[in-house]
Amino acid sequence: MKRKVTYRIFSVLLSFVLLVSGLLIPKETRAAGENLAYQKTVIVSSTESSSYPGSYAVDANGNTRWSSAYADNQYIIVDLGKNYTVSSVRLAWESAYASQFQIQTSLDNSAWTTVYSNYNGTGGSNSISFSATTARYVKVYLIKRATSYGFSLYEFEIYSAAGTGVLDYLYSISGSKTVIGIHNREPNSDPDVQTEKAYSITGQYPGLWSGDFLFSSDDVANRWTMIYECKKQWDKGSMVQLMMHVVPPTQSEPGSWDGGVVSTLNDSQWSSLITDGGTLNKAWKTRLDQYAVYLQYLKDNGVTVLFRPFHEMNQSIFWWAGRTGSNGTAALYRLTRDYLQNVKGLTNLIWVWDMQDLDYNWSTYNPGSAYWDIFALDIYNSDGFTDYKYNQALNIAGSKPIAIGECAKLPTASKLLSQPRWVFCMSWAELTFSNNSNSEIQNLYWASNVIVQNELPDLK
Ligand SMILES: [Ca+2]
Repeated sequence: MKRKVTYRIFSVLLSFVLLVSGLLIPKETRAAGENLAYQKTVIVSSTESSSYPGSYAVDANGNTRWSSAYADNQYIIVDLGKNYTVSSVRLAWESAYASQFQIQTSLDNSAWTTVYSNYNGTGGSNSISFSATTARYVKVYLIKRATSYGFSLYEFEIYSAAGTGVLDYLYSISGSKTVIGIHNREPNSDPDVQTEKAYSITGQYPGLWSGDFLFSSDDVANRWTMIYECKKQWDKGSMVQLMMHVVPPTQSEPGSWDGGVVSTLNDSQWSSLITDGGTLNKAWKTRLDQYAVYLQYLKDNGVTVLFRPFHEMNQSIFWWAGRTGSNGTAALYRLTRDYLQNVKGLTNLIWVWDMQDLDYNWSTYNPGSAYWDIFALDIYNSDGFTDYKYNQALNIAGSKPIAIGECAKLPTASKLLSQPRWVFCMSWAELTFSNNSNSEIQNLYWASNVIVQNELPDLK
C-alpha cells in the first residue's frame, strides 16, 4: 500500500505544480480526436521532386504537400507504428486530385483490405468514415488522376473511432499488465457497493467498474441510478462494463430470476427470436430500443462501454445460453450487435464475447471475429486459473485481447505474471469478499503488474 500511496501523493503534488505553472502534460500518448498520422513514417510510390516529399502530407501544415509523379496508379501509405482501431481519414487535395481512389488498411504492409472506394472524386477536402478496423498501415490507393499532373495531397489525416482509447489501451497492456475490476451486483439503487468495499480494503479503486440492467422490479426501476453511476465511474477514470441479466423476450419486464433469467425458450420460440421479422425477434428489438436509450445517454456523454450481453454462452441455465452452432446463441449475439450498432448507431460499445470454464467447446458459440473485440472467460471451476484454460483462450482469441470475465477466487499477481495476456480480471461482486482474504485482495490490488483506477491513462 505504501508504494501506491506515495505515488498518489507525488501525483497530487505534480498536478499542483503543473497547474500552477500553467503547463498541461497529456496523460496518454494519444488523446481522442488526435490525427494519428501526424509525423508518422510515410511510404510513397513516387514523388514529383524532392520539394514534395511524402512527409509533407503528415506534417499538419496546410501549405506543404506531397505530389506524385505524373502517372496513374500511385499510393501513399502511413505506417502508424503499431496497431490502432481506425475509422476515418481526411484527405486535403491540392488541385491535382484523384478522380478515382480507395482507402485501404493493413496489419503487415502486405495484405490489404479496401475500406472505402470513390470513383467520382471531386477533390477539395474529403472526410471519409468507414467501419472501425484494426490497422497499422493506412493507404490511399490513387487509381486515376483528375488532371494531367500527378496526385497531390496537402494532408492525409487518420483518426480512431470515438472511444477506442479503451481498446487501444487494452491492446497496449496485453502481455504485461492486467486491469483489476469488480462487478456491482444488485441492488441497482446502490450500484457502487462492491467497488466501495474493494476500496475500503485496499485503499485503491478497481480499474474496472461493472453493472447490470437486471430484472427485478426494484432493479429495473433503478436502471438510471446504475447508468448514472456508470458515467460517474467513467468520469472518475475507470473503465466501465455493462451486463444483461434480463428476462427473455417472451416476458415483459420486470421479471424474476427463476422462470425468467433462468428459463428456456423452445425451438420454435428460438427460431422466432433469431429470424428477422419474427414475433420474438420484434419483441427483442423493442426491448433493445429501451436499453439503447441508456446506452445512447452514455454515448452522448463520451462513455465507452465494455458491453457483455449473453455472457456464459455455454451456461445453459440462462434463456439465451446453451444453444450451439451458427443459429444458436451466436446468432442472437450477432443480431443484437447489428441492431444496436447499425440501427441505433451505438458506436461506443466494445463487444465482449464471454464463455465459462464448464467445457471447451467454445468455437461452436463464436459469433464470428467481426462481432467481438475481447474474449472473456468466467473461471469458477475449482481447478482455477490453469494454463490449459489460458492457452485455450489464446487459441480462440488470436491477436485479440483476452480477459477473466468473472471469478470468485482471485488469481494471485504471480499467476497473472505467468499468464500476462489477461487484459482485465473481474471478480464477482460479493463473492470477492467471501472467497478471498483481505490480504489476498490487497496483495493483488497492490501488485505492480495489476492496474487500479489511478494507474489508468486518460481513456476518453
Ligand atoms: Ca502538409
